[in-house]
Amino acid sequence: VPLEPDRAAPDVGIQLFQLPWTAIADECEQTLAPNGFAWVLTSPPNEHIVRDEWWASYQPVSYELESRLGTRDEFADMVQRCDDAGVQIIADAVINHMTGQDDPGVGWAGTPYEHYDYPDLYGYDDFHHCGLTANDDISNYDDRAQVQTCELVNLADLDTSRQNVRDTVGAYLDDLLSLGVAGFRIDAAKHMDAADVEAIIVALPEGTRIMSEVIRGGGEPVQPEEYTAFGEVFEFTYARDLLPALASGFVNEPETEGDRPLHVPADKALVFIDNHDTERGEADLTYRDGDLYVIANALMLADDYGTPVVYSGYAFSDRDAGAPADDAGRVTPVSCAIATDLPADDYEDGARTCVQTWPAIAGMLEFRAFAMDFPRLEGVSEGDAYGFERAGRGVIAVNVGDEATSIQIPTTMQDGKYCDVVSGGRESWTNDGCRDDEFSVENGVATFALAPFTAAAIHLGTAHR
Ligand code: ARE
Ligand code: CA
Repeated sequence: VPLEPDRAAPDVGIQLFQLPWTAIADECEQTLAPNGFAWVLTSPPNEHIVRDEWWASYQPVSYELESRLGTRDEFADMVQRCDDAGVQIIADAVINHMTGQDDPGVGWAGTPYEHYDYPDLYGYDDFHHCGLTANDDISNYDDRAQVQTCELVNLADLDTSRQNVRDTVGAYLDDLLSLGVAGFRIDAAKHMDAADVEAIIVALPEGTRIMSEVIRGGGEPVQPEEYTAFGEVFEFTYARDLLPALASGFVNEPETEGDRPLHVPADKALVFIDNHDTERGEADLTYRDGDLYVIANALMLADDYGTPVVYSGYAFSDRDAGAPADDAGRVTPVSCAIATDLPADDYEDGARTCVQTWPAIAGMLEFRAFAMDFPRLEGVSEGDAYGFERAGRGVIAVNVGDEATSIQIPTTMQDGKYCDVVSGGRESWTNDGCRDDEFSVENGVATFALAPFTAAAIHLGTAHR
């Protein structure tokens, strides 16, 4: 009888970037729930400007739930179906600003707008006009007043100190909650005074999950710690510590005693290898890096710091290119349920990366389900190989070099043979033995022989004799 994991679905989320609601509903049922994801971060659901670039989503015109990703009914249906499958929805909430278009226009759902004038929502006085820079745009992140009251790339900056603005934003979030969402990513939270965000959040029902995007900037006055009183924050330091090192052939051993420097406390941290901004910017590893990207994700999912957010988007060569869409601009729903042989060596522009179906990712979620309540022990390095144990529950090992190597990691797991969940995926054990690689623990030592650029992980649930 195989051992049961401690948690069926550990707290691991996935960002499904620019994926339509109907497709997310399918994913919840067919890939996310079966692979053990607990929640999905969606792209913004509000009415936006009409443009082909993906970032049209970040330029609100109204709070109608109509967008190139789907209708209000489709959104509601997605939340319901995902919920039924045991997967929660976190909506990306763009509440710092409205669109940055200077010219009047009409939004996706037909709502007319002008810069600083959005009928029935906001007028000129509801926006900051900071007067601190020549064009009112943020130019200096070392100046708190600029960061929070000037415009982020010309986006009309809401004056969130005003009660009517807070109420209007709150009504939008309440509307999404009424459809069953579990919480929100707060886009550009850094650009709102933490007290303003908190005032909006405290008016929401208790238990609403809040995930603030506050990109940690060295020496900047506005720091992520200011936003932890009312929720979690995306901790950008995590990938910054891990990825450049991996890309140049070694693994950084993190601080495991007490708090990690320049990291928010573990229970406030959302960690990720990349997101839709960093895969177009600072991330040293993305879907393009195949094996090393898998290794990075495996290390994150094996770690005991923070709540991991896996990222799944689409291939691109043009930074601005939107996801493939029909003639009317509606983004094409694509299913990852039949994807095989992933990660691929090469993706055509627009192809979904389907990271949620990669056997290594699914296998590491299973590892996490067994290991999550057990501490990470000190890492072991041997040449280009590195690994660590989650006390008594599982061991991960990686080889970030271009030659085969082997590493021995002391463990309190019982002697025996174990199947590898990185190569074998979930349920890597079958009656005939391991689906893929197998490693043994002998005399309290796990030995991993590893091909170049590979990860391997064993846990109690993959033990066999
Ligand atoms: C687009 C055009 C602009 C145009 C604007 C208005 O690119 O040229 O002026 O439209 O018409 C996304 C895209 C932007 C896009 C915007 C609106 O990335 O290109 O602008 O949507 O359509 C800062 C913020 C952080 C923000 C990043 C991008 O602090 O909050 O910039 N991230 C979120 C989202 C983005 C989104 C927005 C916010 C806007 O994740 O996808 O923008 O809603 C240092 C600082 C960081 C700073 C970073 C980059 O690291 O520490 O704080 O991040 O530099 O400047
Ligand atoms: Ca602002």
